[in-house]
Amino acid sequence: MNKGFIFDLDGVIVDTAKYHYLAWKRVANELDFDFTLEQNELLKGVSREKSLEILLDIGGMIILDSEKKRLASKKNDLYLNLIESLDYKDLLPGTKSFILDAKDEVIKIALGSASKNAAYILKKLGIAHLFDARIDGTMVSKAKPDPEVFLKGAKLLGLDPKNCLVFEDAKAGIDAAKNAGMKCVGIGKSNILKSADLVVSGLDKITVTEALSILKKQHTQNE
Ligand code: B16
Ligand code: MG
Repeated sequence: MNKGFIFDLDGVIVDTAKYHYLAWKRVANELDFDFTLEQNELLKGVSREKSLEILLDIGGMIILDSEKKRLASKKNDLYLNLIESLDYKDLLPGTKSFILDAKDEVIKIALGSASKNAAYILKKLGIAHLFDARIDGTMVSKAKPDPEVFLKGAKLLGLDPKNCLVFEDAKAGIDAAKNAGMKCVGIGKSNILKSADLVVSGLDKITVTEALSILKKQHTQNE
């Protein structure tokens, strides 16, 4: 079958957002301002560098580029410490069985994440071997909602973008999928992920057949 599923990492496969939050909060506190869980929503799906810009904006801080580098690296050290004990138990419900079911249908599997730590995290979760391709923050120059991450994913899978279905939890990620000409399943709340073709609360709430029907609908529309 000439079809592919491209999965975002944080918020779809594993909930690392809470660890990103704790690490950024420590950085904010070092700079003498607070950072709330609500404000953390702004950082979901956003690259490390852009996240720091948003954080500094929240704190009303203007700092030198060299200091930005130091803070981004400090945040990453804190984050890596927090995810040290991550393992297969941290996979979000339904993830592994959904991917295995898709592989049974000969659907190609890719990761499309903004994280530079994606390879390390997939390995810790014990599912790296299930992916035919991985595009992450070390391989893209333009952040979501730019379609680069998903277009590169389709290319690595050797598939036409219109035959790829993206699974995303962030609005910027859904916009990136749309900008790539791909259909998208939103993972989260439908009032936030309005532009997705279907929204479910997790991969345990959708079957591969249902996901494939979204791609089929597109083909019927194009005929
Ligand atoms: P890193 P995703 C994103 O992952 C996170 O949602 C976002 O909060 C984080 O800043 C970004 O990865 C970069 O992560 O610092 O590890 O490179 O949702 O695109 O899988
Ligand atoms: Mg995400």
